[in-house]
Amino acid sequence: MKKLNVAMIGAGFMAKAHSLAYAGMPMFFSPAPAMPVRKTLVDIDEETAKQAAESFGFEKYTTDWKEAVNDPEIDIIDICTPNKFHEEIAVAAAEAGKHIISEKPLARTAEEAKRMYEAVEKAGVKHAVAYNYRRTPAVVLAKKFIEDGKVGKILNFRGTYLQDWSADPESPLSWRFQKEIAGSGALGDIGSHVLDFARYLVGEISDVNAVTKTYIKERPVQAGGVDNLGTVKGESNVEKKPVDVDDEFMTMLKFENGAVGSIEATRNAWGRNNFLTFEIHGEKGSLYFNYERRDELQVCFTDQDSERKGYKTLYTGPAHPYGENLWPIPALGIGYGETKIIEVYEFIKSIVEDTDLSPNFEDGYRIDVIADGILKSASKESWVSV
Ligand code: SOE
Repeated sequence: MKKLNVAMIGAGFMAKAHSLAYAGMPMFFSPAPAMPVRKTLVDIDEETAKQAAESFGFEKYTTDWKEAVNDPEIDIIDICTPNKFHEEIAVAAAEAGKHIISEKPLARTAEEAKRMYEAVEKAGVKHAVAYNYRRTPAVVLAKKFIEDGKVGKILNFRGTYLQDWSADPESPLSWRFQKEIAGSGALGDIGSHVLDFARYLVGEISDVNAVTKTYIKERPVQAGGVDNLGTVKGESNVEKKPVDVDDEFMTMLKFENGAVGSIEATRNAWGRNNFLTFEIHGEKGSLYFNYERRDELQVCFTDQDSERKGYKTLYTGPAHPYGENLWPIPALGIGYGETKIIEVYEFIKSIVEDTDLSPNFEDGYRIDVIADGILKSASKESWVSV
């Protein structure tokens, strides 16, 4: 069986999720399109790289990402670094002829994302951006219902992504709160996932009108190198530094196909864990998805025989998208890991079959254009075309 050697750039929890995906993909998709080999793990800190290579199952490690990018043995570069480093690594990897999967958002700005997209297109390598939630079987089922006309002409889209891991003012100043490293706050970190849902399920966005808020203006400087997603009592020292990104954004949307919508996202919503949702209303029906109940898709189709139209809950299983590859009993539970496994399967399949896949760097670039437009709209307090 063909093998593809992977170099993982980064050692945080995204690198863990991607590593699990490479290990698990051949167990769920058998025969696998190719066997991913966890070859090299890269982190700037040698001890972190060593430990991550051992626990994530990589054959070797290095502190120099250029060594991995220029290694002729490596076929795939997997970018799991803070957003600031995506462009430099991806452009170098493309020039070295490597296939690339990058964590989202593709870059800090549309300008950076455009250069990444141009580099992979010029190099003719395969490229993917890790908007994994669209791989959830219930989301793919929603897409199928839309394509089959069950919802009819889509009228509107409402999306949310609410978390609370940074609602505590003592939650440390992770790189996700620093514009120079992240580009934006909740917008790029989690709002971009909802923008991916909107484009995937409804279509291209044409205009935005947004508001942004920064609730916590400074946070304790984070101790240690690994990103703490939330308050780690006693570890954050007393020094505080300013937050220069959004804690929340809300935007109205206009779609090219005439639909309208709204998205809101924040990481300061006490009581919400990973509350990623969408609700779509069409002329013939509606769909509702909540990632926290990700085995379920709520549907309401006007052709249903019932006196009172209401949502019916479908539980995804063997009869649904990816069902024959996942667990044999409905609602055994699709996890975050399974969405990453499906993501890696589609990426490796596109390499082996030389087919294009979505979401790729063009999608990542479009989402970054829309995100830049949201920030511009919030500062102008007016509609902005994107
Ligand atoms: C933090 O908000 C985060 O880890 C995001 O960066 C991920 O994209 C999301 O899947 C989970 O939450």
